[in-house]
Amino acid sequence: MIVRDFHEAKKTDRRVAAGNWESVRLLLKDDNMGFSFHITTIKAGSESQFHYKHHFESVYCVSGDGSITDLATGETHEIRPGVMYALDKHDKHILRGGKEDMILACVFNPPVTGNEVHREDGSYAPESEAV
Ligand code: 9YT
Repeated sequence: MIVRDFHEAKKTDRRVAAGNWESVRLLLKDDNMGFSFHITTIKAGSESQFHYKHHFESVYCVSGDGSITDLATGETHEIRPGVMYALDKHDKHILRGGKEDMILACVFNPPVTGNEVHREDGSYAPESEAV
C-alpha cells in the first residue's frame, strides 16, 4: 500500500510550479499503478493552453472555479467543484482559473514520469522522447 500526504509531498520535488499553475504529483510512473495522480492548482485569472498528445487525462474539480475551452469545437465549459472533464481525444484546450484558484485532481494514462517538461505546443513528450 502507498500512503502519501499532499501537505508533505508539496515540500518535496513532487511539487512542480510554472507561471500559471503548480502541481503535486502524488503518484508517478515508478509507483507502477499504470497511471499518475496529481493535485494541480490553476491560478485565479490565468489562462494556459495544453495539448497532451501522448496522454489521456481526466480531471475532477475539488474547489475553486474556472473554465475549459475545447479548441477543436470552440466550446467553453464552466468548471466548479463536482465537475469532471476527460481528454479522451487528446483534446487541445485552454484552461482558465476563475475568481479563485482552482484545485484539480488529475489522472494521466500513461503515467507521467516526473521528468517531462511542457513543450512549446503544450504537450508532454512521450516517454521515449522525454528529457
Ligand atoms: C489540469 C492539468 O492539466 N494538470 C496537469 C498536471 C500538471 N500539468 C502536472 O502535474 O504536470
